[in-house]
Amino acid sequence: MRAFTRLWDELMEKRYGVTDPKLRRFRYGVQVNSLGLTEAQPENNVQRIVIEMLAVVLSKDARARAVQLPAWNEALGLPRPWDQQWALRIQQVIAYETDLLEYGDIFDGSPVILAKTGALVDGARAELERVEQMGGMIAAVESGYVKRELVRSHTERLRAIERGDITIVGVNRFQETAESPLTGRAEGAFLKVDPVAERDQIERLRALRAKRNADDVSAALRGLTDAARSTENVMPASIRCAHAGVTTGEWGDALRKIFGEYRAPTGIDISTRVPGAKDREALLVDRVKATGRELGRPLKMLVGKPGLDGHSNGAEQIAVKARDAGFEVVYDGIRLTPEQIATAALEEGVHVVGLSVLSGSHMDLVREIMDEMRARGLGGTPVVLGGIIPVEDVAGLRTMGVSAVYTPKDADLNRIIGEIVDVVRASHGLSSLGALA
Ligand code: B12
Repeated sequence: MRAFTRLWDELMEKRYGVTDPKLRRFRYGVQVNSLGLTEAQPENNVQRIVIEMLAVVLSKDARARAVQLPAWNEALGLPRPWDQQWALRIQQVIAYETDLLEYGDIFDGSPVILAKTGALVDGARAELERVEQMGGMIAAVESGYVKRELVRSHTERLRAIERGDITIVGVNRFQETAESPLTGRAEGAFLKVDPVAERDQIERLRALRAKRNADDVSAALRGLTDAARSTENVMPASIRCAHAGVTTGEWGDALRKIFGEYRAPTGIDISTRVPGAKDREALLVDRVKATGRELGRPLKMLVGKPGLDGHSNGAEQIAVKARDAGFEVVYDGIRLTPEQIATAALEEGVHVVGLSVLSGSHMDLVREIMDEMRARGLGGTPVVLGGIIPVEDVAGLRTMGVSAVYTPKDADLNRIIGEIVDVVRASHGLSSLGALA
């Protein structure tokens, strides 16, 4: 954050000519890195949260205006009030039981911090230049560069964890654990969303639709469509829609009909495979190839992200790993409907469908996808699922026909892909190749 505010200050002054240093201050809040919080031994997340928070608490020059802390059970599901209270108390202990907020910047004058900050600023500057050479950020996004680099950086981190170059306590080292009193409870250690909430919302929507004036709604939607077709500002027409009781879904559909739907680059066209390397991945490549030969064509997997959640990291990492292992991979990005996924599975003739759901709506989505697949004669195509899936839902998913379920604690992607090869083999009556050494 020190590097970030330094860079911001420099850009404001040099590029935008803001001379008053006070006006160049960037005001921002910080949430610590939730991506690093683990499902395995989740109590360790508290240490991780505190350490990351200290970075901005100790560094006054970083000028964080607010900190927001996730809870110990971040990778398990939504936090309950008690979990949120614990996260809040962490801040309060730091603020009121320590004197850390009473000093200026205690990193000031440290040559180590200065060098680290300098290196980060230089790296960021080089990246900014690269983006500018591409024609700016919009061009860099549209060309797929930005997404590809995000995926690549995440892939490199996961490979380093897999190789053991990065230690994650409880995940790739020190996995042994006594039984946890926090997670051992039958009702689960996170917030369960009451299904009544969904029914209530649907009811409210029905009531709204019943009481609004249908003529006003169609006139407002026509106004929106006309504005969108012309160069007119769509805001007044949108406000008219809101007053008439047009729902966000109807509003979005109207705009989609005119502008179409943006499918962002997926960024999975990268590889970290080292040709010729004699590692576990090489073993996996052999298994994928051999199974493809036995089945008469290369193994093909559809990675599908149904529903509305935008958590794409898991799907991307599975897609990259599967491709590095020799699978042909079909992945079209986030927010597909069950129907689109089943249709793609049919058209692409895949051996297996891999779904990724982190929204909590896995039961409904899987049920719908299974129905859609059966309706297309794909009842025999195996389905595996990954994401934030509470352990108590696994049996139900198995009953629906899901062959395997993976969650964040399954950090060994080679093992996951190896098991998927076995799932494909089993669906064709071939024997298992066993655990990957
Ligand atoms: C990063 C993250 C985000 C990023 C997502 C960026 C991106 N492009 O993916 C951002 C900041 C955008 C985000 C936003 C939100 N998030 Co979020 N997010 C996370 C976080 C911290 C990590 C997820 C992740 O990327 N993990 C890394 C990948 C590699 O792991 P993974 O997906 O779990 O995949 C592994 C396995 O699950 C499995 N797997 C996954 N998919 C598949 C598919 C196949 C085929 C296979 C075989 C295996 C497999 O293999 C992987 C290997 O380990 C989690 C908490 C956590 N630590 O898990 C919350 C979390 C998922 N988010 C959550 C929420 C609530 C949200 C928001 C709704 C918050 C809000 N109120 O706005 C928004 C929703 C945004 C949206 N439009 O959908 C909740 C979901 C709760 C639930 N399901 O009940 C979580 C659990 C946090 C929490 N405890 O509240 N989030």
